[in-house]
Amino acid sequence: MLGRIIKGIAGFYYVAVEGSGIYACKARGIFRKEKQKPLVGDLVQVDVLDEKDKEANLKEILPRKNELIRPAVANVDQAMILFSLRDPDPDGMLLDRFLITMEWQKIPVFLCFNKTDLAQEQEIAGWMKIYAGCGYDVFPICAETEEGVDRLRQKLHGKTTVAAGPSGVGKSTLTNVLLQTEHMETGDLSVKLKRGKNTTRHAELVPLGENTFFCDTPGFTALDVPAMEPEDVASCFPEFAAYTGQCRFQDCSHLHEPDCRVQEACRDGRISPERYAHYTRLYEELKQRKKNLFR
Ligand SMILES: Nc1nc2c(ncn2[C@@H]2O[C@H](COP(=O)(O)OP(=O)(O)OP(=O)(O)O)[C@@H](O)[C@H]2O)c(=O)[nH]1
Ligand SMILES: [Mg+2]
Ligand SMILES: [Zn+2]
Repeated sequence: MLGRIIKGIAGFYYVAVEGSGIYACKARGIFRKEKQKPLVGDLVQVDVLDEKDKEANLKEILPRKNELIRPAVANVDQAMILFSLRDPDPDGMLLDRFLITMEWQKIPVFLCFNKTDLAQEQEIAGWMKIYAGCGYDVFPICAETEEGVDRLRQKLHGKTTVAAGPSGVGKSTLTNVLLQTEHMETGDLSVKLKRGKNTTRHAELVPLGENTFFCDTPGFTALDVPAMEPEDVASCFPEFAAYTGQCRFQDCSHLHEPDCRVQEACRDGRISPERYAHYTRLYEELKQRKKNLFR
């Protein structure tokens, strides 16, 4: 039977088979030997061991369309970067790290800002301006009141979407809203801040209707961008695309060179100064990382 891994916990993978239900499968030895680790989102062949107790064996992992490292999921169509406008406050640098990680992996990505109930219109407009200005789809929502969720639903329709973002921003709350049930455990922020721990510990794929899946993941608060050359960073900023190749120097780093179209665009407001600052920071960070590697 063909199914899809919806979660993996404590040596078991849970495989959803259309029309039959969810089967628990022990992680078998063969996958370890082949160094192939099953991932949430994998399409798999299973042999049923016990229909009553819903136990099965993983037989084969079908070839993947793609595989993300963080969060570790396979076969996604798009990524939704979710931040909250308050509690926790959005950190633009961290947001760009998430975006760049997806851009580098060539995963279509869009943005969602949650907890509009806690923020001023002006602030929301500020984030919209920066990121819609880069060409990203941006969805301001309030998971609590479900404001904006219908528009988001349309974006999710017919696709497998992985949600990624810091802890406490409301990924699991939104998952529950989308499912219209209290399926995922959500965190009490006052408790969470004290413990400093994630509420969600494992990625879980939930079905939202025909061909539509949503993957809730554990949040993380720090993120190293993938190993890439400093020169590759610019290609992860879609709003630079119109200018690259137009600078005086073909190998322009857009940092200090004269006649740089990217720096010009930043000076006259066509590129956001925040985004440009994050670009230079990532460029330097990757340069430093490379230096440390060869020391
Ligand atoms: N005011 C307000 N609070 C919200 C909203 N959405 C979620 N919350 C609260 O934010 C807290 C954290 O929500 P979670 O859904 O657990 O956050 P998470 O992103 O799943 O966090 P991790 O699982 O730790 O990664 C909970 O107390 C929610 O009730 C919202 O739209 N407005
Ligand atoms: Mg969660
Ligand atoms: Zn340049």
